Amino acid sequence: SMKDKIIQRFLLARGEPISGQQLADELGISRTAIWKHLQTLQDEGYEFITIKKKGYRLVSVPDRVDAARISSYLNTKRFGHTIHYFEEVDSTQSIAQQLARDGAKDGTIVIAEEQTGGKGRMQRPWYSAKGKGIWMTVIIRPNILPHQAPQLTLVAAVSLVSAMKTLYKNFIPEIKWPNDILINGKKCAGILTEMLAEMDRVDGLLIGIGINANHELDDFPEDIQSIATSIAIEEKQKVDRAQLVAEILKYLEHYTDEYVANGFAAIKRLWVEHSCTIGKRIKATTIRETVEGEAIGITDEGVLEILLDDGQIKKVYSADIEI
Ligand code: BT5
Repeated sequence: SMKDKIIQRFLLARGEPISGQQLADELGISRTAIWKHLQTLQDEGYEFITIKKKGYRLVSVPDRVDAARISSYLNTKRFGHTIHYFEEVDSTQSIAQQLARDGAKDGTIVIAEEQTGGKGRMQRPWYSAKGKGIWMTVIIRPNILPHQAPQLTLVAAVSLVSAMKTLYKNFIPEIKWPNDILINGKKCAGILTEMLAEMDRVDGLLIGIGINANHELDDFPEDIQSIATSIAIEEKQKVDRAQLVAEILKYLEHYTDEYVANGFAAIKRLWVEHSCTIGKRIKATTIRETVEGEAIGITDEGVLEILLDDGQIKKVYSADIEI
């Protein structure tokens, strides 16, 4: 919309003033129309000041992860080029599922300020406090076989830690197989990969990404306060969520393309480098059983290998891990 274009223009100006006349010329509308749009934007929480002879300067933006804010940081070929933004949803996964069925393009994202029914694996809840985190689903359409889908969780995990390491310097994020990102042993992000598939063909994957960004400890429900953390808590500074979203999309596009071209082996080195699972004694609970042993590695398919006490090597495709 025109409003988005105006805000986009101000965000790209990075705090420099823009004259009303210049904006009107660039966008092909009248100065009065520009002024009216600025009024509406003020009502939405954007703040402008007028500088004599120079025009308007954007001095503060509402803390939101909408399309205008994300796009102002975006540097990708496909991912994030279509953004569906919501104030509140049940779960971004269900909206993405419908969009994927209706033919949404590779790299389309669904993102919300708040989820009232955010979900983890196996119907567990995912707490998604309003305005505090990144609650997003990326629809991807890679040319892969259904049995490869879980590997995309590992590709997403590598993308998340790479983005965090680029932007933040006060902590080191680690991957706990298969879908957790931990900081100092506490969970700061989770990934949920769901698949739309026919017998032998993947129609699309829904990469659900939940990241605790600006939470204080008491923004978490009591039952997870001892196991959860946020980037702001660990970095000791507030996070620009839109910037983090753009950074994640950059890595996710890059590593997904690399994975599709060269297989998981290409991503495995990075995964192992950031893993806190390998080399540890763990307890793995699958749907069928619980096994204990040393996590000795992952295969080129992303399957976890556990050395049991009797010397046998057990391959685990999906499980909950205790370290
Ligand atoms: C996950 O499941 O970690 C996957 C989380 C995926 C969330 C994203 S948000 C966008 C998209 N839309 C959705 O509806 N979901 C995806 P799992 O490994 O099953 O972990 C779930 C467990 O983590 C819960 O049982 C809690 O113990 C814990 N938990 C819940 N909310 C949390 C939070 N905000 N931070 C840390 N831990 C949490």
